[in-house]
Amino acid sequence: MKPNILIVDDEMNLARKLEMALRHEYHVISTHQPERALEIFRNGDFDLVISGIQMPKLSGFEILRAVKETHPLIGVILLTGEIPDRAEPTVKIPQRGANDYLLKPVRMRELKVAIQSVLKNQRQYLENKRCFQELVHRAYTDSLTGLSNRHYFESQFKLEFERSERYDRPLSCIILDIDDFKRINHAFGHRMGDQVLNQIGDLLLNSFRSCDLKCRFGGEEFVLLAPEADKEVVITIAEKLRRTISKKSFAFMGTPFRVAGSVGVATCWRKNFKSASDLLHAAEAALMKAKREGKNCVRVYTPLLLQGLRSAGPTPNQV
Ligand code: GH3
Ligand code: MG
Ligand code: MG
Repeated sequence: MKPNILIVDDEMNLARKLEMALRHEYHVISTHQPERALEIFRNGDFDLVISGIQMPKLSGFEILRAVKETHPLIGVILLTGEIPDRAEPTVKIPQRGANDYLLKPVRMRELKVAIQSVLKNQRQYLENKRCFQELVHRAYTDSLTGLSNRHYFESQFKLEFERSERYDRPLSCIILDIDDFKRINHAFGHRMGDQVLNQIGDLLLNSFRSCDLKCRFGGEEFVLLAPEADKEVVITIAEKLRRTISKKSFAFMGTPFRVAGSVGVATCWRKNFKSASDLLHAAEAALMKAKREGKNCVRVYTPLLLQGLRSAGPTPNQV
């Protein structure tokens, strides 16, 4: 696709001449009425603006500022006729944010080189930005399920915990562990096991509030963080999660099967936990209780539960 260029110069002949010279390679719109330039710019989808500087009604610097204010990535090349002070163009024009400038009379070869270079830098910048965003996304995402990974979860968990303490708002943590997942791998193979995890990831992504943080914590274990959810609300969420999983139908080569999950929940409220990891530890303790009490059920943390676990032996966090 040809890039779009807007040319602004009050010298009608120059504006027209540049348009004619560039129109084979670019989509070009030119105007010799600087006061109309910004309106044309706003109504178009330009990649580059080429503008004179000293113009009546609106100067090139004003056009430059207006363009960069709203579209900092769009390149602007200024054309200047006079050099009042010889140091001016080299110092002031780049300082004001122009991507390049040329002296009049404009040499077409120079202008074309400048345009190519500005557009190339722009493309390079956008490509780098895209790569960076992709890397950030990968660093924070579990590739099998598309949920957040543990690394991202831990960073957000701390922030949410601090927020809940600062504003004295409830924060609930839900841990889901798929029951007897080894047996699913064993019966249907590891690839089918992966598909089950992937579909549970979809279920979490699609069935729960977008503000809840959903994460694959590792293996067949998932964690949800529900800001603003108190104990009653989180029990409803956890029960809905358990029920949805147990009702979901999977199939391996035409053979239908189901899976189940155990869920542990803990709610932080009125400073009942000292740290995010204490809250997570509590939800893990509740999960262990759910496993002990027959699986495919939801259990809620209570302080007594932790005491019971301490006397029963080390928790997963106390290796
Ligand atoms: P429990 O009901 O006590 O949770 O039993 P379980 O079999 O689900 O739990 P256990 O911790 O004994 O085993 C977890 C299994 O999950 C073992 C491991 O091979 C499997 N697993 C972990 N990560 C993956 C994965 O990415 N893909 C597949 N297919 N399996 C995985
Ligand atoms: Mg399991
Ligand atoms: Mg597990």
